[in-house]
Amino acid sequence: MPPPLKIGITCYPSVGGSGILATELGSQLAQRGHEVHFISYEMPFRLDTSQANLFFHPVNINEYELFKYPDYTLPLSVKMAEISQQFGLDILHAHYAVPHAVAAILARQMLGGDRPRVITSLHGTDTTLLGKDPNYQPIIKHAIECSEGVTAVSQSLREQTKSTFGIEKEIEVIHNFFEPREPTKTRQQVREELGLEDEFLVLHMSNLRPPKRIDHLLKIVASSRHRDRLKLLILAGGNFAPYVPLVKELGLEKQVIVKDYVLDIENYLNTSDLGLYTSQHESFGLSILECMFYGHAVLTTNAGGILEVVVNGETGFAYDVGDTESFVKGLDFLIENQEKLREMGNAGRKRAGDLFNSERIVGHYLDYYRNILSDDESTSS
Ligand code: GMT
Repeated sequence: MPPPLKIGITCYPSVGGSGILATELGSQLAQRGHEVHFISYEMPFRLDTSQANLFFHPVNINEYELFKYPDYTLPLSVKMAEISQQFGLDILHAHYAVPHAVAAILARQMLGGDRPRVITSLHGTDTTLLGKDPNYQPIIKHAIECSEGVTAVSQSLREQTKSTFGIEKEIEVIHNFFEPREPTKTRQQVREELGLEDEFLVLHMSNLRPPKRIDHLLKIVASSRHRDRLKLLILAGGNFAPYVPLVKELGLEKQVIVKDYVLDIENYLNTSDLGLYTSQHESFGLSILECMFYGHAVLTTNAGGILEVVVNGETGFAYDVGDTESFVKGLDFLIENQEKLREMGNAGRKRAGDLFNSERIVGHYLDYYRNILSDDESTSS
């Protein structure tokens, strides 16, 4: 049995797939006996520090008159170096190249040795958004090249990263995983709380940022011939207010239910009938996977890495971004064909459980960590 590892994890603590994934990864590693230290400006959403082997170290940010903009990267780097030294970390696992991997590389340089090794996980926007910005592109490329290990959450993101930055660096694809939790309320209870009777419940969970195309989502619901017996439940990790005028314009006030920053997503996942996703960019689509784990068919765009998660025609239907007409046909078809809806939901649950379970993916991360550390030993001896 190899000895347990000491791992530092830095992620965005806000609601979002990468933070949720990093938090669950840390929790799973701690359950397996590894020592996990989260380093961030805030306690990650969903992190439970009462768990054994799991610690949180806040980064303190002071505001100085001299700085027009507060700086986070340098105090983060100092904290990473301090925690690495104090606890003898083997690995700093940065979720996102900027600013996290950049800070981790600086921390290692400050410490002067070759530990901790830096592993950078790419989740999407480092490549798809910031990678196109000349103010960030070179530093992201530098962070990727200086990390001992780099992972991407999909094949699609790996290819896009290689072409965006023109790099040869090996990138390990490690798909996301999800650990479904038992609902604490019955379907009936949740439906009553939501004020539902026998409506068909369509679920969307996201941070509502522009690439999610909430405008498309609303137009699809508005164009369904079943709109009067439909409800769209949005579990929002962002501000819905900018979309309220469109809801009114489309006359969807009675159809749309928004709940903010929900922690017990399992209760809503268990109660819904279908997942709906209209993203323009999506490197993986963790919330699509969450729907699949709860046995729901998903209607989605075919953007980015989504087709590594969803199988078009088997676990749901995938359409081109903005093809609202096809989405509406798919939605109406599944509302009218409950047997097909169930069949697709079951196929999705099976695929999610077979390919994206925590055992498999956390095991992959652990093998990868050990590989990176063994490279380290072979080069230093
Ligand atoms: O866009 C989001 O939903 C948030 C973003 C994040 O950083 O949390 O999500 C990215 O990482 C997730 C976890 O790996 C992926 O499932 C999402 O597809 C990815 N988002 C984009 O690529 C736009």
